Amino acid sequence: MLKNRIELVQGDITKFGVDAIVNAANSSLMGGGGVDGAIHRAAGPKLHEECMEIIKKIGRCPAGEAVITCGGKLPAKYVIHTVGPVWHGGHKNEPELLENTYKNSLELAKEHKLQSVAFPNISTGIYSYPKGEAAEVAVSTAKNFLGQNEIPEKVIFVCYDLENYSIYKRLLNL
Ligand code: AR6
Repeated sequence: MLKNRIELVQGDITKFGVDAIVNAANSSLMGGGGVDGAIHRAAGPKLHEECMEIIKKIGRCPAGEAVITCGGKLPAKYVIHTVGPVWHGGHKNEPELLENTYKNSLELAKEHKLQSVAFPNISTGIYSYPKGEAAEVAVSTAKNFLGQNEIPEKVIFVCYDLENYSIYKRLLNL
């Protein structure tokens, strides 16, 4: 059943021993603040090295796209780095770009046969996407993808702040 394939947790995503955690990165993939900084600090230099290799090949990672690296010293096996949209008021394709971050991350998980994927609340920190609207995009995109695909088996929404956690709780009827 679809419902058992989506979990909600409040916590620090760097602590999760899942197949992949998703990073809310920026186009340079060179680390930053928020969850990106926490992931790079916890994973160590191997993550940065792999990100540099990717950037050498592709130049930059545009908003909506996703790439995959090892998990370095994290308990997670892999990190999927995706770049959310900066919120400019909602008229610059932000919903579509945010949907693409979830879709492309899940596609990568499927390609690599990863069964469990944990997402932070992409774009809702430094990039200022309104939390309620971002959560609606995240939940509907995950539900659609899981409805059409058997892999990944499980999506875990990891909310760091209580406000996001409460929004997801209501949206997921938990
Ligand atoms: N575990 C889970 N979620 C977290 C953690 C954590 N350890 N730390 C923060 N969050 P943000 P963005 C939540 O700002 O808005 C970086 O500098 C946080 O509460 O990390 O996509 C990048 O390099 C919020 O709900 O990412 C980019 O430049 C969510 O993660 C830019 O920030 C996302 O907040 C990306 O901005």
